[in-house]
Amino acid sequence: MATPLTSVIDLRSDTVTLPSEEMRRAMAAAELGDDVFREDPTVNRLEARAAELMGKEAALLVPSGTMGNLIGLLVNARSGQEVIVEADAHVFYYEGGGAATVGGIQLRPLHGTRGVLCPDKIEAAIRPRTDVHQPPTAAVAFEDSHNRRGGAVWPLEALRDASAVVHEHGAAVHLDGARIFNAALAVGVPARVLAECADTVTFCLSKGLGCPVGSVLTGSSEAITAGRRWRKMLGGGMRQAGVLAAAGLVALDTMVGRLADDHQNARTLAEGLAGIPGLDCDANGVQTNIVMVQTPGLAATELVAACRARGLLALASGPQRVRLVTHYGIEQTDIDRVIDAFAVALGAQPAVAGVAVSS
Ligand code: TLP
Repeated sequence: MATPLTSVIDLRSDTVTLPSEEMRRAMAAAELGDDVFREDPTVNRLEARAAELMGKEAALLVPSGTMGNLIGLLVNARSGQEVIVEADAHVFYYEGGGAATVGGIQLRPLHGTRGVLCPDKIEAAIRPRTDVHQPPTAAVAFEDSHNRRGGAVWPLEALRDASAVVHEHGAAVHLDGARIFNAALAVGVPARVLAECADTVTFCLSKGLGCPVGSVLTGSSEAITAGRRWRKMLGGGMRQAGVLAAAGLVALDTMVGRLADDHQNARTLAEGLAGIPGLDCDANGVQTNIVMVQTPGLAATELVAACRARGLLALASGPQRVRLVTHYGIEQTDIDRVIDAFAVALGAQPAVAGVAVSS
């Protein structure tokens, strides 16, 4: 039997990150109040900071990215209207059909290229407002970085052009920026430059930024006022949420810069995996902290199980596709061990000396 890794390395998601010591201290010491009455000073500070970072008038702390996106769609579209999304978008794939269930909003998927929608395609899909048969297109949602497309980012010009065409047609842009700081880093601009292409932006504190819980929706004062009502209805009014916001403030101060390490680790990981026979991994395509590995001829679930037996947790994100996400708490030395775990799982020789393998 193969020797397990000495400790578990969890690359299933950057959502598994644990709060830093500084976050825990800030959470314990946070000044609190009832946020539904808007009396939690720490939440108010976080929302002001988030709005400023995204270049928006206002912000709303929500429990999850899913709720942030749902409210983002609800404030931009109403029942009977349509929102265009990329066919592999998180909001279309993994958010439980919330827009249809809660908002009566029809989502219309369009196929993109690595998550990027081209302006012509968007323009062709926008419904003519004069045709009473067709649901009006109220908004288009973009995702940057793009989860199911392996953390791919929108080139800045593509984002600007796509956004411009949506606005020309009187529709709104919602940006699922769950990992907007990863995207901004990859493109080499501050997050607000990406955010300025959208009317509403959701970003997550609970992923690469390492917070235990929380996402933020940002937008105009009007959108956020409407969003606050939706949040209450959805059960997202969290009372003394300053304990969470305190971690968020620390994250925005201390965790954004270090995302570069995650990107570097993802690239190193992809390069290592690309060299293992039986795996297909496009290392040059890795732009942020997500690595997608194709496993031709092998069920992803089987490979994931074999890795798990060696203490490496990965996610089967398709029948023959495994997803690995680098994050806070994962070091360069872990990456070497992950590559070896894959090599051993596939019956190849480990590349790094010192990793015990037995049969
Ligand atoms: N993504 C999770 C899973 O749901 C797949 C992950 O592990 O990556 N937008 C994007 C682009 C996301 O990747 C996610 C979470 C969300 C929204 C939703 O965030 P949460 O989990 O906070 O509701």
